[in-house]
Amino acid sequence: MSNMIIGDALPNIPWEDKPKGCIDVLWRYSGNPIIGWNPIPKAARIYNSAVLPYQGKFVGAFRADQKNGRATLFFGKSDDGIHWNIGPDPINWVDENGKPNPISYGYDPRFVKIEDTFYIVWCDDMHGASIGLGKTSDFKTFFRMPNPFMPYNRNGVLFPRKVNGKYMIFSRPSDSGHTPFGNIYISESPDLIHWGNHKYVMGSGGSGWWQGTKVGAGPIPIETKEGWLLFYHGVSTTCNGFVYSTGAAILDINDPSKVLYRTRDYILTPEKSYETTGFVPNVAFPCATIFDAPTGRITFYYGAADTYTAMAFAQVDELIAYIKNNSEVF
Ligand code: BMA
Repeated sequence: MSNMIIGDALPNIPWEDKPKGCIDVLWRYSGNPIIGWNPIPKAARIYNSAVLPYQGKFVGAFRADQKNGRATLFFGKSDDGIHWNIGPDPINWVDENGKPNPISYGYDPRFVKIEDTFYIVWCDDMHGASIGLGKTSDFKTFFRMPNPFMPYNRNGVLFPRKVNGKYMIFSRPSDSGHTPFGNIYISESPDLIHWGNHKYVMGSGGSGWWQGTKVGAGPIPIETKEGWLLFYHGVSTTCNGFVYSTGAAILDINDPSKVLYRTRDYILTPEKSYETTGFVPNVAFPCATIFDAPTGRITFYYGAADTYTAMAFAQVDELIAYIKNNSEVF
């Protein structure tokens, strides 16, 4: 048992115990990848996607590269969180009057339930990459909301509850291309429309090189007794391009702009063939977690090589102890 996570029970969380002899705090699912090439007729690759528990089963917002190469968002369902029934068509976004309001492209969704509404945040086209926001209550009608920020910005991640009475979002201001820089910022809103009080949270750099180029928030942060647990991606630049790894941080529960601890080393980096080989090699891009609070089990979903969806697991007490004992805040 664990009393570290402040949240719900999920007794049917997809789970696999850590293999004997494994020294990692985040260990991969032996059945990876869970989504492979050409998973549905209208998509070549589904990755960097987000899942949530729902009424004893699971729902997901999926980044899908269509067969013209353009990224968009699909909705999917699963009985077990591993085998997914996605599509068949992209999410049909509407405006507040129910009129079609399609997106031009969409990628890297995060999915969160706040009170009784489900929100999707993604990278949207607003005459340049910016953050898109939409909501649904029934997974049938998906409403687009105003873009929280102007271009260029990516990696929008909402908090699962208000903090000090305000909605909170992470973002990563960027440029119009494959941004060679990037730090995580936090902003707040009374209504999910007007955003302000922007603050710097954390940036690239440190003694290691794995996060030397840029960092971006990953899954929705998890509320724990030690603070907000944030998985994030860190990027290094090699002569063959970017390498995307995963790190983790603990942020102050009442002021999440304050970083208390942050992993000096990555906790997951591209090693397996489905991470090192694919449409974009050497990418492990975290977008979602689900957890079972009573046992402290965390199941982690990440995109691999911009081609596959993969899973990994962590035990929260072990992970938090690791972050605290192997921290470098800069
Ligand atoms: C980022 C995003 C991600 C992608 C990554 C690696 O800029 O586009 O969707 O996984 O690059 O290509």
